[in-house]
Amino acid sequence: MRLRPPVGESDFKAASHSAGVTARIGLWLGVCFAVCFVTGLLSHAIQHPPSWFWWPSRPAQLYRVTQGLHVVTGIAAIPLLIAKVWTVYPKLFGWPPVRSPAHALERLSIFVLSASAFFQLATGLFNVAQNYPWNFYFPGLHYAVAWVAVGSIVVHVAVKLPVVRSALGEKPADDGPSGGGLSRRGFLRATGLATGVAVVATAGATVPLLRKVSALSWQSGPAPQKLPVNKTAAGAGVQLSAQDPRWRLTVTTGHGTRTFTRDQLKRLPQTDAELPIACVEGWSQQARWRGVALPDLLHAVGARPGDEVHVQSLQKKGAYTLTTLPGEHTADPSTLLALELNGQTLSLDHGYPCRIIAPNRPGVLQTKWVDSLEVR
Ligand SMILES: Nc1nc2c(c(=O)[nH]1)N[C@H]1C(S)=C(S)[C@@H](COP(=O)(O)O)O[C@H]1N2
Ligand SMILES: [Mo]
Repeated sequence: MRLRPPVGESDFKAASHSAGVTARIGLWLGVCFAVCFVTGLLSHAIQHPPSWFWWPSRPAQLYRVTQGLHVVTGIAAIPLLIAKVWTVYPKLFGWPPVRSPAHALERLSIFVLSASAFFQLATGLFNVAQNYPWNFYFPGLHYAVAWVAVGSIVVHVAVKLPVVRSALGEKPADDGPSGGGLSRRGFLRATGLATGVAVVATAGATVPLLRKVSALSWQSGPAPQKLPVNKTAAGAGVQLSAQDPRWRLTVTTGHGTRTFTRDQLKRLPQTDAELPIACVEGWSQQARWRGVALPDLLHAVGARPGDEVHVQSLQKKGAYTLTTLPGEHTADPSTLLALELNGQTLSLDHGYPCRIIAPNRPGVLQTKWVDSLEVR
């Protein structure tokens, strides 16, 4: 006698479970994951550059676009992944659960795929919504699991290619198998609509045209000087040191150390630049900055534009207190040690007494409350 479960795969007759629907949603999901993966790798490489990596300082808005795509495709993937799981969950009731070693492997790879994909989307979403609840391990883990997710997607697509081919060949006719509910086309439309709503509701954080319609365009709270703040002076523990009248900028080069008061920095040639803060969390916003261009500052201390510069913040603890400005950026006249923002003295939360603002860089590298520069 053979045991059979009370519900089997063939009991799910809704059109949304057809192979054509699964394949189409899978295709959209694959495109989103591919764009999300490539833009994520890029962002990771900019923040942790391997020796072969080179990233230009122009176009100034490029990182803003690639990171915007990263977050938008990640958000679009959430409704798509839910829809994908919906279309295939009857397979969980397939009998027998394991038909062969190959089948067991396939099921295992799908489990790894689903788990890693959900993990990536969930951690990414929390990050966007809450500004680093896990400050330290998040980026490393998100990066590592991305490889697991993409690896298992590649295996999954390779295994399913014959099925996908034939399923995409048929038209999603409105007369799906009987079983009630939405037609195939209706289910695809509903999925597309949910995806569009998710994107429009959040993309305003980075797409200026959508700012007014995006209900959920998360950013880090109040916006002094018309720019959101990520990490306040109080949060960074620099309220006292940043306002200390004894503050001096220390610049170290191969042949000695120079210090500058804020007034002395103001007396150096001043440069204006329109540059965005493009946060890795996906929000971005353009602002007007004024301060000392890095090439001018380097000339003033007898160093060469194009030399690498280490930037140390007054902030003592945290992941972004020491950053490196590569030569491409120290040679770019738009890279500033900024003293003013949108026509006013830089506010304490935006990095007073001075901060780095450079073109085509992630927000995490735009170091605030600069204490010292070391020319390498
Ligand atoms: N010292 C220091 N600089 C920092 C940070 C920080 O936590 N500490 N956060 C960075 C991040 S993640 C972003 S997005 C930008 C935000 O700049 P804003 O607060 O002026 O908009 O500052 C960057 N500079
Ligand atoms: Mo950020």
